[in-house]
Amino acid sequence: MTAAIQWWQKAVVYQVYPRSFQDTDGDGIGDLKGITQRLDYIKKLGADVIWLNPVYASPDKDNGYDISDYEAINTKFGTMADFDNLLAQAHDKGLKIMMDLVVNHTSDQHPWFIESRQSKENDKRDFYIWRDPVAGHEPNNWGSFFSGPAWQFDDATGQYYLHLFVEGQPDLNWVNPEVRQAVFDMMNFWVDKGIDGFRMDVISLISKPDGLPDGEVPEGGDYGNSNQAVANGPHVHEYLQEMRQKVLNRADMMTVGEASGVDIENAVKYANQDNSELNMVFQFEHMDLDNNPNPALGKWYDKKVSLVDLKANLSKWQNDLAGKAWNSLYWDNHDQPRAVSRYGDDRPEYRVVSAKMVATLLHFMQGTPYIYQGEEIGMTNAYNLQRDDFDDVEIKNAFKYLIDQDHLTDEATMLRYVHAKGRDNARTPMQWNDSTNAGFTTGTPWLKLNDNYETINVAAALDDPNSIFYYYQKLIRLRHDLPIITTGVYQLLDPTDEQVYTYRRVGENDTLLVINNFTSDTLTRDYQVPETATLIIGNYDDDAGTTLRPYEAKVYHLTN
Ligand code: TEU
Repeated sequence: MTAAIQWWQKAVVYQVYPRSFQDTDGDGIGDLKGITQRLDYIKKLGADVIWLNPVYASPDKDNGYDISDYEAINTKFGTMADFDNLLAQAHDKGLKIMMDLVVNHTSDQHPWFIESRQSKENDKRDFYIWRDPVAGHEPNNWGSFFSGPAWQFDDATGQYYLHLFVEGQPDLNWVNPEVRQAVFDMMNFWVDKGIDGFRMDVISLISKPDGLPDGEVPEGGDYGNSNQAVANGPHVHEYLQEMRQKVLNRADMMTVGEASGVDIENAVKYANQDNSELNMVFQFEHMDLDNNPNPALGKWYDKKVSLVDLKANLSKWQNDLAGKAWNSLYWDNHDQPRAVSRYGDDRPEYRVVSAKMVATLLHFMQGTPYIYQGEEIGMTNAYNLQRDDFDDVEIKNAFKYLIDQDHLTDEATMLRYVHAKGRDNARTPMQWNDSTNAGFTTGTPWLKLNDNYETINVAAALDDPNSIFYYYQKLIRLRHDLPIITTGVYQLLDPTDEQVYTYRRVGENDTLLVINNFTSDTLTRDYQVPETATLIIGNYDDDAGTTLRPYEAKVYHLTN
């Protein structure tokens, strides 16, 4: 890599889902004061940046991703004074705050949309995407990400509006320069407050293709694939360059674009090291490798990813962005199941060791790692939640669409898929201790807790020197201390090995060798580790040489 190293290239991000982190007022919903109270915990872990999921005023049709006022705090979470206090205290402790920016769509309760839907002549009409019916139907075949059509008919004016997500999330019309200016002004409000970055929600979808052509209908599906049709649209790079100039260049910001449907070619533009657009993107390809083979069922499935496929994909991103653009590294977030359940093994005898292995695999790659709250204590999927317990609109719609409309007749199978992939697996309250409601709230939690909180919780992790928490702490410390983790050249060693994932990071003077047994079997592999190599981290107490124990992970540091 030739460009000078930027602070965000060495940083580790901790993602906080405010609704589920820490409640302080007993309403069962996490709040900003709760996050402020827990800053020392995040500091102890060693993370540099906190990404906050949306905390803005919202009717919560999609848990805050439907914003009705970008410059106000959701009263469930507190006040603007609470926010200012959180930001100040975080800065005092040397922590940075990255805000979620949701500008592909607003809430249907945003004043812009309330006006827009009033009449075709309204000043704000063109802030959204309105179209006449075509032969009495939707203007095109696009499906919503959350089931059903992406168009909603509005009686008042006899037109449809576009919503790639739920009806309460109308898409903004980025072609309109007034929309762009209004978004940039709002962003500057937050930049002026001193925030340190933006995580940009589905930013790859803001530029719709000219003429809004139909999407390809997956076999057995009812709607066209709007993600494919819309992602990386004709003007997206232009809009982001404009944003960079009018907003992002005003401060030393960290930016990550959530880029559904992004490929390497576009990622190199979004996250180019020439600083023209964003710092990095969240790509989704590795999240889709364990999708259902029946495309009509999309992500709903419960089979584990093949290690060979996973290696091929992660290695492609490591190799193809190297020296050109910057990777983000993540296994999970508020939209994905728990990392240890999906990639490791959450059975009691393997949970700790496999969570550490999964972490090792990711944290020695090139890019900026993201840790989702609870990942650092090995929180698992929430198998105790039943159909009536779910809150997530994606899960609820999927049940309705797939079961009630007979695309999948067996409810037990769907429940299994939700237990493997549903978003609520990640959204159950943070498990702080073994007391009532895991110390999350004194009230009734907005979403049922995972019933394993009496054994899996922060207090227990902090008491145990061998805990997953301290392992993550060490991973973060190593990244801060060893430049090769940031700069080394990635080399995959074993593309066809179905059980072990081994790679090197090669620098001018030193090399890292990262070995991960992805199975519960004891295996033998000889990577010809020289005697001079130092074992810098591992998830067993000792080194068994060429024997790899269940889910063993170990990393050697060698001088060249
Ligand atoms: O997610 C965008 C996105 O691509 C999701 O639809 C994702 O594919 C899905 O959640 C996986 O199950 C972002 C936010 O992260 C998500 O929470 C929001 O619901 C969505 O945008 C709409 O704003």
